[in-house]
Amino acid sequence: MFESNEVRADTSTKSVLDTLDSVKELPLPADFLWGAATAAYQVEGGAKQDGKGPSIWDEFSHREPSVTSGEDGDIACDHYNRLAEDIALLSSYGVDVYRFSICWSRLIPLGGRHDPINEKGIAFYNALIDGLIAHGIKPAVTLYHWDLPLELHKRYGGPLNTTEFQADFEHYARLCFSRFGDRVKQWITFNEPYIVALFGYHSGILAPGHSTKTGHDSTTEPWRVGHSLILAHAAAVETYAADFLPSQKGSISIVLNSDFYEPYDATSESDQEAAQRRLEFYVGWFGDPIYLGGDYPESMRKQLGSRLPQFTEAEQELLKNSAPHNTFYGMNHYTSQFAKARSTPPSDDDHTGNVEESTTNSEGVEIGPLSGVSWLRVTHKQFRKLLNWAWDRYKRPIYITENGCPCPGENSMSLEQAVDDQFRVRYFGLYIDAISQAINEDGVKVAGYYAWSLMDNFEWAAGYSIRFGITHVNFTTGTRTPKRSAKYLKETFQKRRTAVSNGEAVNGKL
Ligand code: PNW
Repeated sequence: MFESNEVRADTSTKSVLDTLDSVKELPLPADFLWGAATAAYQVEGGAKQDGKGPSIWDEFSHREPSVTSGEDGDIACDHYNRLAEDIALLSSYGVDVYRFSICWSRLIPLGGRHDPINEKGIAFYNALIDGLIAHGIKPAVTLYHWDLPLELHKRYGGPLNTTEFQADFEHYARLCFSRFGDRVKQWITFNEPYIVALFGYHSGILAPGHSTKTGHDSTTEPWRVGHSLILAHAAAVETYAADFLPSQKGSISIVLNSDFYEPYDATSESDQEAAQRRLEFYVGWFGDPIYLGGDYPESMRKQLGSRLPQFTEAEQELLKNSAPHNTFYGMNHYTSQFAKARSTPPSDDDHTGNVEESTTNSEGVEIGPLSGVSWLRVTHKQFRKLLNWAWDRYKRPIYITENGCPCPGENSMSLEQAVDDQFRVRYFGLYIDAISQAINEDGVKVAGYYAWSLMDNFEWAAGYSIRFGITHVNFTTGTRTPKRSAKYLKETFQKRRTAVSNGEAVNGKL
């Protein structure tokens, strides 16, 4: 994941499409929200503009020799300087919502609670928020999409120091609520704490690149980082609930990503347990303490023992008090896998629940057709199962805060071919059908869907070669060209939502 693992098209688009199911265009509730998403470091550029401080990504993407693709986000989509154009683009797509993230070190260049505030950074996000609202688009704001202020990493190791990190994040969150909360009604504290902890502090594929290879202890660091993110989240939620919710009346939560896991051998009890355990190590790690106001899953305590931090009594109180204020479940979802129970005891380095992951099952059947990146297969049926799993466990209305894919061979195509993204159209269509089924047939509450991504952008360690956009970006000229999928999303939501309000198949539980 996130490495340069592009899948090139070895067959024609038509024959690839033939391997995918067909879309039924199933109905959605009339008030279902749709939108598009981005993250600051992936689109903004303006790395040194107007007083922005460096983040760990500015440092990580510039290491010599390169530890990523050799590319960086210095300019990216130059969104920082193309604000009006990008707001107009969103408006032309007819989105209800735009999900973006705030770059912490643009607002507080050094990051800490005693450090100066950069009013120019505040002005940029004010212009974005006001521009969206002027076009009738609701802002959904992520406070942390992986770009920790570099200074906080240097000062105390960022989330490796729970007390300091929690206090600095709470201060930064308070600043955002007080400056933007009159207009922002959906807040997300952290994007994908799982990825932050494991890719930043275990495999080292993402910033700050800690792993055993770089001399760090990956048997303990991810669990400490996860612990800090949970508590920093809870502190921000408590602050919002106490000081802002009464007047601003918005909602706040976190975004958890996950694959769904099917048992490798459907008839094997140990593989069935392995699939469930894998989900607990993925989602329950954060979801249980945050939404249930409790502790980590029992399966994690059992395997990790004292390497999994304990919540003190005061911290348990904080989690319990903040749990009811986590008003929705933010889900990023792309793909699924099979889970096979390992027969040997787990290594100290294991973070899977002692599960072997696979894209084929015991009968050699693949979980789904491959997209344009090696880790992502089209698995819409498993998406429906994950929606049910999250709803059954946490009982919070779900927003799909990210979903999307690159088309096979997309980066090697001409502009004309790339914008005719029929593979992505099919993927979206099938995944939105799965949402409809979860709502109408299973009684799951799903309230919104934000496509990843508004535009092709900096795909972290994979650089610019993996394209997830519904808008094509020419990274030399900055030119944006809408893809077929942007038109499809606009039309399909118009059609599907009308279907419900006309009284056809109305069974939405929202
Ligand atoms: C997300 N997986 O990460 C990120 O939030 C985005 O910034 C990123 O560009 C996008 O996905 C596409 O990669 C992922 O488990 C997290 O398969 C997890 C997975 C995939 C992507």
